Amino acid sequence: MTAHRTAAVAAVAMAVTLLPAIPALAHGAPTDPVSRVVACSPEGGSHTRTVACRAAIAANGAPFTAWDNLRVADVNGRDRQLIPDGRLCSGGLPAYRGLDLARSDWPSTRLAPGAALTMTYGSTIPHTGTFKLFLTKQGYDPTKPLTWSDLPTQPFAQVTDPPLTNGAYRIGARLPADRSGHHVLYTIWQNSSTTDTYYSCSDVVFPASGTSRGSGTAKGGGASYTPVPSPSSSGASPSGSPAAGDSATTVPGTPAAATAPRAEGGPSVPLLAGCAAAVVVGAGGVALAVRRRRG
Ligand SMILES: [Cu+2]
Repeated sequence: MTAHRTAAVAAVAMAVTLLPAIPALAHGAPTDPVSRVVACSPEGGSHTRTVACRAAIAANGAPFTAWDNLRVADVNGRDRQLIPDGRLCSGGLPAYRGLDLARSDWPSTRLAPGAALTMTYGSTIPHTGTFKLFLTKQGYDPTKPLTWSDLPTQPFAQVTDPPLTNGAYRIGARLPADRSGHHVLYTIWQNSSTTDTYYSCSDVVFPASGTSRGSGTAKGGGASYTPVPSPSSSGASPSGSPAAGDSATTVPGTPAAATAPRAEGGPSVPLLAGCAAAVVVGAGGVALAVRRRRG
């Protein structure tokens, strides 16, 4: 017991020492075509103030600060068994439930059917793994909850271990030629260097006649921005918003972050540990972290 306490105190002391050097615990999400979580995060620029994003944040009860942390452990390819219909965009995670709103005005990217696509998947901690890109079937209705049956069984692109350059993976693909209108580009990134699988929804629009491709906001407006009262639960949410786990600087007095640098920097502990530590921090702080360390 005393040994445990001593170890814990030492860990806390180390955390305080290392805090300024801790990078945000970050993993990834598509930035182009922009994913819902990125668009509606504090990094989302003008997207964040769109009607859709304001509704998503309100429904979520917390901002999407941890845009790169939408991941589920131990799925091992059983996406369709473990991620419930209607909750694909949140990965079934309550902390991201606002992303599951069924609406047609999410910030979206215009794409051309049959065109070459290079997805930019922002990431600051590299992981190995396989990206699978799915596009909703023709006939998808964005005003209905996204279900697995909206997606083809097979991805239209699958890339393993693409290089990480300038903070992003770049995933080359050829878009299906037979889509028009609103669709969801659903990206699954199953890590091989960790047990995590990441899920993302990027809203895309195929113009009926157009061939141009831009990355701006095709829908959603945002011209009439009305400030929304802050949910005020960021970082201090008792339900363990993952926002708390993303960045040490956003976590008020959280010695649990000690597990992060230790794991990341450990000689024989791979990145898996870094992500596991982030989960612990996000799930509620010190007590849980200490408990986890014992087990
Ligand atoms: Cu990660």
